[in-house]
Amino acid sequence: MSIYAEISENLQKGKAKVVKELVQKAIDDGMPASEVLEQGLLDGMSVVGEKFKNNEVFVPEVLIAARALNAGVELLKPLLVEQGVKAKGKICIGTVKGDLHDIGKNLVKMMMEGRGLEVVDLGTDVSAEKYVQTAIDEGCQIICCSALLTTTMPVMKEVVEACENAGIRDKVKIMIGGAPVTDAYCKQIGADCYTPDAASAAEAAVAFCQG
Ligand code: B1M
Repeated sequence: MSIYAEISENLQKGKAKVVKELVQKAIDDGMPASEVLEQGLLDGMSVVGEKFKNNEVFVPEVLIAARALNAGVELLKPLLVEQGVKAKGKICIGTVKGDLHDIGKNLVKMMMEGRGLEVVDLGTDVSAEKYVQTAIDEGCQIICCSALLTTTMPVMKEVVEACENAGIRDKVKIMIGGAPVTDAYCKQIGADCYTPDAASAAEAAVAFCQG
């Protein structure tokens, strides 16, 4: 089995220590950092993401795999910067104002990072103004809003309006999600994209950044 396959398999099992050792071995053997990332770590994370989407693995497994991914990425980061490997795009993400649920938001963030996107995490209780200011300051192509409460969903509409008022609506895509959110709600408030789970959110974000 190739070292990339070994990294991928151990990441899927959430074995952070083994993943770290294998990534270090690959670096020491002179493997290109971008290949270790793409064919080892991201390959493993995309398998986990697909299984999560199909209800074959659940939140704890995803969190443990993500920890293994982070352990490997930490070792590769300096080399990737040296090699000039760029993230495929930059997004900001947060749970909307009044809402403290962050487990789903964190999963979306991890999946997006796993697909090579640079993610600015605004945390929870994020106002419309904060999303917009961050998108302007950080040059984000996408604003991602998560909401778990029916009472906080309207903040997503405020984000759309705040982007319009700031004159950046044609420059940023607005993605929304969270258990009570629907595609119909997305269309109703004029956001760009609703996805039901973290893996499809990452897929959609990559597509936006490439398109
Ligand atoms: Co809360 N809570 N909670 N809670 N809580 C819910 C959401 C609730 C449905 C429970 C219930 O009554 N059945 C209910 C909301 C009812 C409603 O609005 N209709 C509720 C309530 C009422 C409350 C409080 C008001 C309770 C109270 O204090 N009286 C309070 C509110 C606090 C606040 O936010 N201001 C509260 C508090 C909490 C805890 C702090 C205890 C805890 C949160 C811990 C934390 O997040 N750090 C909590 C939890 C854990 C839940 C439940 C049990 C689980 C939520 C969760 O993490 N699911 C939840 C009941 C339930 O959903 N069964 C509930 C797992 C997570 C992976 O799923 O976040 O949906 P989810 O994310 C998914 C997708 O939705 C999607 O990807 C993820 C993975 O595939 N996704 C996106 C998420 N964001 C996305 C963004 C995207 C795309 C996809 O694009 C940008």
